[in-house]
Amino acid sequence: MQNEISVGIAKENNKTSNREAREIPHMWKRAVCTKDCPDTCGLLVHVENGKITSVKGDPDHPFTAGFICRKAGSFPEHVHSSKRITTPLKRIGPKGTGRFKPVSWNEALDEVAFQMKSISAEYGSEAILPYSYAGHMGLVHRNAGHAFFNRIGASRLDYTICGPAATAGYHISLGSGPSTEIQSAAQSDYIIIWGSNTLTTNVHAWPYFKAAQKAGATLAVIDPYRNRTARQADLHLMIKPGTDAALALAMMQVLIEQDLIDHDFISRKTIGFERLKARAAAYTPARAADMCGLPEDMIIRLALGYGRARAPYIRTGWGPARQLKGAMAMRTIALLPGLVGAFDKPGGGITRTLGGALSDLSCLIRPDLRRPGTRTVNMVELGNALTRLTDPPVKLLHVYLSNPAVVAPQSREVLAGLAREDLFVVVQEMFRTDTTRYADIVLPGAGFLEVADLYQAFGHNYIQMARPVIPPVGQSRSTLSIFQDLAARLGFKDDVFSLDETDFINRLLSGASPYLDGVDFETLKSGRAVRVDIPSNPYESGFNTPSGKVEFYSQTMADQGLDPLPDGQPLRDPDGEGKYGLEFITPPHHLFLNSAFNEIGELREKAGPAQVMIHPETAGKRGIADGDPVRVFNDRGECRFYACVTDATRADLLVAEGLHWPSLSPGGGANQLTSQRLTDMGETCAFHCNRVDIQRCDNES
Ligand SMILES: Nc1nc2c(c(=O)[nH]1)N[C@H]1C(S)=C(S)[C@@H](COP(=O)(O)OP(=O)(O)OC[C@H]3O[C@@H](n4cnc5c(=O)[nH]c(N)nc54)[C@H](O)[C@@H]3O)O[C@H]1N2
Ligand SMILES: Nc1nc2c(c(=O)[nH]1)N[C@H]1C(S)=C(S)[C@@H](COP(=O)(O)OP(=O)(O)OC[C@H]3O[C@@H](n4cnc5c(=O)[nH]c(N)nc54)[C@H](O)[C@@H]3O)O[C@H]1N2
Ligand SMILES: [Mo]
Repeated sequence: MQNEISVGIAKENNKTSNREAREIPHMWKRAVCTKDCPDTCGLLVHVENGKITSVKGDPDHPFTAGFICRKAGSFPEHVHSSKRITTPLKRIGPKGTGRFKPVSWNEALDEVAFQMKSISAEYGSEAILPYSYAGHMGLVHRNAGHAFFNRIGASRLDYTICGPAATAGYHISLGSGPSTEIQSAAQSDYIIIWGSNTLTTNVHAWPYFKAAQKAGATLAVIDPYRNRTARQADLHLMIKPGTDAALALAMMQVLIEQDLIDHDFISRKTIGFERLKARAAAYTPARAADMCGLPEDMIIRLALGYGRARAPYIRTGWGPARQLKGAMAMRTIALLPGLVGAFDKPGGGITRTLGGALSDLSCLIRPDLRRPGTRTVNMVELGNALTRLTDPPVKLLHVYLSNPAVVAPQSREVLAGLAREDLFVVVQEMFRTDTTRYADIVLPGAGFLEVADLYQAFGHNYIQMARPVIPPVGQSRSTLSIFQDLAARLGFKDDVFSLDETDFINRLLSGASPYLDGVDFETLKSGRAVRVDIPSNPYESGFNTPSGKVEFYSQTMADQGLDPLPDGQPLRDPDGEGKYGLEFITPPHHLFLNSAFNEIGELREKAGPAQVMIHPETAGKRGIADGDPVRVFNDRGECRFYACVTDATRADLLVAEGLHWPSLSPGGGANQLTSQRLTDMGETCAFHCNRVDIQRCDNES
């Protein structure tokens, strides 16, 4: 496969022939950013003497168009960092202290295989729990462990840490499948960015929104704090977290009362309008103003602007769904375009996720290898699983492509679980993270620029294939090869355990999908981005709901005993209600990607120590000044920050951007304060639903 894909690369190479004349092995290679971000950028990577020296955006990528974020600019350091783990490691000190000795691959894998066999024999194979997420977004390597853990009969992991609540809510209202392509928003005259910090988390969408704004469109942002994106808005609604459904219902009330709705669209393509109208009537702007902590006139202005627009468009992030009633929030927001007929207006619509053409992953996951009745563990509840689960207890945790000591909620439970002396912990990682500290065996993982893979994005409709830019650093190995070596040690003979990346890529491309016409290995081998056959406005052909229409009323929800109509009543953190007076959210940091990039010295330095934003009024009442060390606490734990006193947040809200590693940012990570409670649908983490309080504290104490 490598030679085939390198055709495009050889051309790039020719361009640099003046350097080659000096006999320095030197070239630009095409690659794909694999980080868990909607943009999945096309990259050009400069390699000199086998080392990556620079990374820039690929100008030929139709969506990411040649620019990259600060994080991607640090990839040379990321790959060649002195903090890279280059050999397998075995624990020599007490758990949690991170003391290891290097061992050979054979010794490390033999030990893991031995533990898997003996734990299965003694406790049953469900005592093994895999824990992985999105460190590497390539389809092959991200999914390379599933067949192995299915075959061994391990407990199954429910992948709920991020999107399922948002997805579930949308599906009820609009059905499954892709949403409005972001590029079309450049034609919109009214854009609502609803709970997405686009300039930080989806920056390649920004040029389209900005183009619309320059052409006269209004840009409204609905977000509890003035993030980078809100600073660019014409209208910013600093909504109280968890109250989005109430705001959307109030907008509906105004739209209906002012007759700004599309009667024709409603009669042809929606169901349940009369019942929705009755429900929305209760949400007057005055009532919503009170519930959402917003000025009434702002709610009316938003509704009128949206209702009168030629092409109303909404970009939702995941923020509103990281609430106990997050799915309901998303369901309700997703109904607005149906009311104004936005789906039939060029430039209008709503964007959730895109891509997804490669949806049949069965060749990798091999669901047929699962043992019927195997238990499932929700990844949000890792803390509970490690400390409370019995019959059997978890005795072996195998972590890959994730950093649960930092990213999973309710860290106190997670860390207590990881620290159990009777838990065998395997971690596949590139760096010494807060999770590897608890490992019995660390297996060095090759990074994305060191392996071949197939990539689809969740922020655009292009796919790309990439080959290794350099060989794996040190002794590191790809996720696929590690699981294949383990499978061999356990005596698994199924063909899935001997296929290579090319085999899997070919199988994925020939999987069932309505969107892959004309896309095959040949078209992808130059490494360039290829558009899949997803329509720019997929709603033109209808909605993938049971009725085929926008469902203001959902029989599916009624059948499950749930409220079939949108409901604006928020659900607050029940552990803190009446006890702790402030809300606390932990949205993404501009310079980190979840917990990744903490290892890059330059980015860490620029990010500075962990900060919490506090409103001047709230700070004043507690005697907190800008820059003061503070402790934020609730029943679940406590966490140290430096106060950033600013009116960019609400008086009832503290905001801590990003996931700092507690080991590098003393005081504990933000997930000390979050909860393992699950959302209303989708069983996702309500990361942004926390009650806390804050005190000034001594730096030392
Ligand atoms: N730089 C950077 N980029 C990233 C990431 C990162 O960590 N750093 N993470 C990546 C990942 S994994 C994902 S899933 C995406 C997430 O991308 P986003 O959807 O942008 O991130 P969220 O954490 O969901 O938060 C989005 C916004 O929702 C706001 N918010 C919180 N609660 C509420 C609420 O109740 N209502 C409303 N209206 N807004 C609310 C937050 O303040 C935040 O500004 O970004 C990806 N891109
Ligand atoms: N409080 C709070 N917590 C959150 C969130 C929040 O908004 N607030 N966001 C949540 C969200 S949206 C998500 S998606 C999750 C993300 O959770 P994770 O997917 O666990 O996020 P990362 O921090 O990116 O951790 C990925 C790890 O994989 C490693 N890695 C990357 N590439 C490779 C590779 O090729 N090989 C190997 N072996 N390892 C690799 C990285 O070094 C990194 O340590 O976090 C969630 N946690
Ligand atoms: Mo995520």
